[in-house]
Amino acid sequence: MRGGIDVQRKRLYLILIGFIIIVIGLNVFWLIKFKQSPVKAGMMPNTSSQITNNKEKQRILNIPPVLKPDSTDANNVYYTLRAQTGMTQLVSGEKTKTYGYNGPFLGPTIRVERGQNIHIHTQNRLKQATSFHWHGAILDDSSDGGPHQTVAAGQNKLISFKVNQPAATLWYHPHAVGSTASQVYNGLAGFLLVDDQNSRQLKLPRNYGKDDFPIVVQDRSFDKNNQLDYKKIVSSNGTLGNTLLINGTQNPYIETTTKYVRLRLLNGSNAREYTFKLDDRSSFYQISTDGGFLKKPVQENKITLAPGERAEIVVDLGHYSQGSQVKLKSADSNILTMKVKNNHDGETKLPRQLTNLQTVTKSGQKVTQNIALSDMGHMVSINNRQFSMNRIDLKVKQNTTQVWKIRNKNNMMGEIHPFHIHGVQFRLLSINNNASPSNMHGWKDTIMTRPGNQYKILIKFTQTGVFMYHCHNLEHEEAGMMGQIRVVP
Ligand SMILES: [Cu+2]
Repeated sequence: MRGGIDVQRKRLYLILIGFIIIVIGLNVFWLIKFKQSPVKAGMMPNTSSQITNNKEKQRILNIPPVLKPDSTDANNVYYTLRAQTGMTQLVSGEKTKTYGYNGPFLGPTIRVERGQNIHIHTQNRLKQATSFHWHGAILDDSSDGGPHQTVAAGQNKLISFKVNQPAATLWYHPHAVGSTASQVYNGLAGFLLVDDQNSRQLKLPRNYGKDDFPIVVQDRSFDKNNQLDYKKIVSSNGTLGNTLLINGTQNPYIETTTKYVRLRLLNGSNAREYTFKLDDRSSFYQISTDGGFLKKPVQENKITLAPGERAEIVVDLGHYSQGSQVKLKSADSNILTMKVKNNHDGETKLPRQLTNLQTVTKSGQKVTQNIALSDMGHMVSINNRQFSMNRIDLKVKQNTTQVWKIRNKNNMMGEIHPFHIHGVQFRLLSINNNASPSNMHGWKDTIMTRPGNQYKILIKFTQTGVFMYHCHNLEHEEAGMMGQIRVVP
């Protein structure tokens, strides 16, 4: 009996020692290859390392202006969007060299209506190539702004598309191979809001900048001269900053005058995820996912968003006293302070139904495509392959129903991979074969996959051409965690 235990114990020790050797080996390999330690950044970078803003003095929230059309005729709307460099006061002291659209940092909010034909004169005034990608927009590949549609330094390009999807909070950012992560980090990102008949008649807060706020959350690090030095801070498993910027503002506040306040949350960070909650743990209502309204408002007291994901929430300030400060937080960090000046204007009741979204069920759906996400040994891949511009990885027929099983393969020390597909909105069928929570029942274009879990999604590609699917941890994307799908008529 005793001998049996010893043998078992010996075996366990051997397995343990073997495992330790493998881990050390991989780290040494990484150190030699990239001259940086993966351990330094943390094995689970998207959740570790502290950020806090609370000691900063409160500043009024910067609200990106709504982009004015150059002209309109009939159903056509013309805009100009210029990628440029600039100087921005992001932290106290010296200004920071930044990138922006039509200004020094971030971009204006582009507000379009379903049915409109949008024409955007894009201009690249950077010293490097960029592209203009419309994240979450359903459009054909020539307008998508992916890696095949770059605009060279100093060049212009006209992008046209018809808005043909329900009201939603989408966004835009660059997508050129090798520079997506650094250009986003330097400030290239903006909101693209879609309105439709339904969103215009729903009794929801919709006065932009008054009771309806775009909120992009980003973490950045500044060097001693207040500069963003992407090359210095980049970490191959996801770049994290130690300073939080909300629409480019540190520790921001808004003054509220209505009972309900709508926050359009966008995680625009390169790699960090956030779990948003109110500091008194009160609940709020989630009304949308990435691609549009949920069927009904879902009451919850926290929401987690991975890079690329959006959610609109409505906070009921009716039960706070005037003069109180209600804080939206992520962990211990302030995201937004709502100073209640008045709380009985605006809508008095939220709609019970938001849209007539069809219910999808997990039963009877056959998997048509397996997607395996892996970061084993710091080598990120999709289905064991790394991105190549010259290779089409998948092919599907337009308008056919697809079920993808997306598996985050790594159990131990794995990372979160926000999986994003271009040119399409999909629905989540199940997580580990269980029904998904009701706040995830809406349209999605990015799904956070956690280590060891599998996600089934239902997709119908309605547009033809070559589209990207990739991890929205931008450093993973740059390291090759991306593939191409051709949709054929
Ligand atoms: Cu990833």
